[in-house]
Amino acid sequence: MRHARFGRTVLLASCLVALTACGGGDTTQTGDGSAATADAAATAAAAAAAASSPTGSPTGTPTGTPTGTSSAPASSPAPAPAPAGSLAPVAPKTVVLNTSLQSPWGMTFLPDGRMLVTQRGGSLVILSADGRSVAATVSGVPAVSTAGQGGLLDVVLDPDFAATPWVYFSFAEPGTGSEAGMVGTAVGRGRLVGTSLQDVAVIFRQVPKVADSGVHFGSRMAFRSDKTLFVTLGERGQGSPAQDVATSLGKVVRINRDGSIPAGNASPPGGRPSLWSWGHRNPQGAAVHPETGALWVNEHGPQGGDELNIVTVGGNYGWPNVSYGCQYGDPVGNGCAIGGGQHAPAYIEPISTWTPTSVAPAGLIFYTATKFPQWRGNIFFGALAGTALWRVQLDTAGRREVARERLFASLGERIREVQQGPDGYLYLLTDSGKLIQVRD
Ligand SMILES: [Ca+2]
Repeated sequence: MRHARFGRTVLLASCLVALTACGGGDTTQTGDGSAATADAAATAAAAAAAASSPTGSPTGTPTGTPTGTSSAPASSPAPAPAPAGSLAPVAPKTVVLNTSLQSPWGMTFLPDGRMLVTQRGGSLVILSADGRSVAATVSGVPAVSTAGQGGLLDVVLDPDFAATPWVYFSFAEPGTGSEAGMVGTAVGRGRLVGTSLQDVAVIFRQVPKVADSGVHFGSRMAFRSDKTLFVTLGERGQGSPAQDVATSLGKVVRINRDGSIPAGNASPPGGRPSLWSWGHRNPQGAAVHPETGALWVNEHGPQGGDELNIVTVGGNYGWPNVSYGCQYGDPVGNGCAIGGGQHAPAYIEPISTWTPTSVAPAGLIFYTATKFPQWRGNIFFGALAGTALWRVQLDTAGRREVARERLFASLGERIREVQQGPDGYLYLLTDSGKLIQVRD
């Protein structure tokens, strides 16, 4: 999937941003987060406890401590000097390919170059390879709850899609029976045959489903090199259950493609066997680093405190006990950081934070193509409230932030998803219904 190698990255000093105010966190979002219910296959296979952690692990120190003194990206103070290089600056252009989408949320490319796009209202569509038209609506998607930030959310292809054309989708699942009125994040899959999903089954359900909350579904998916699937799960606005390993609220889970539980998960005492990590708030971006194999996740803070994390097995990321952000209603600034802000040693420090103003991160990829050589190995993610595309340059070990750049703010778009196309360009989805190509 995203395993192409990349070389040394170069960032010109001019790329460092003087950021202007980015808006207010996830409070204005129309489409994130969700609830929880049954951990479908979780009871089977009480997974072995062997901790097969990814190669990357947090160093325990964020790249910077938020200062709260300005709206600049204060959490990356004094970035390490950019490596010297002679590559020309990147001068990307944006081309709007499509304006007809309805709250698009997730996207992936089919082997023939067409795009599968989820729309939050519950439809999965296939776009033509040029992105300019909706070629078909895929049948077979189960009913979704569209309350609040819920709906049909992320979509990824099976690592062996050419042989076994499974499509995996995450969604806000409405409860039935004793769970009527409740909603939880779930993952389903179906084989894509023509324009229909066949043999559709729900392979994972968050536990428990939650009533009266339309927020914090999490719900991004990323395949690991061993073909197990990571799924990020928000805490559904419930707070403390993010620390309760008996639930899958505020967690990252790792499952097999059929929903069974692989060996190597965290297996905390009394915990759910699907758990990989916990203490998350609303993780809305996830990608596996193409060289280190580590899982990287971004998540929404409350007022400030958005995080970029390397997520290791058994890791506790602190929510709701600590955050570099503040409780809603508190004056913004260092003084109100939840739990004092600092995570270590009790919890894992984020690699990077966004303070004092949340940008509301959405989607996450590592750029591995050659169209923009200066961007190879960089992280890209969208911002909702922060209406931009963020680029984060890592050190040569792929472990720490050395610089960040806010791109395309002039578009004024809430960017929900970013993917790298087979042509090496970036493709963005916006809440306003646009597909945008980033090209040279
Ligand atoms: Ca945290």
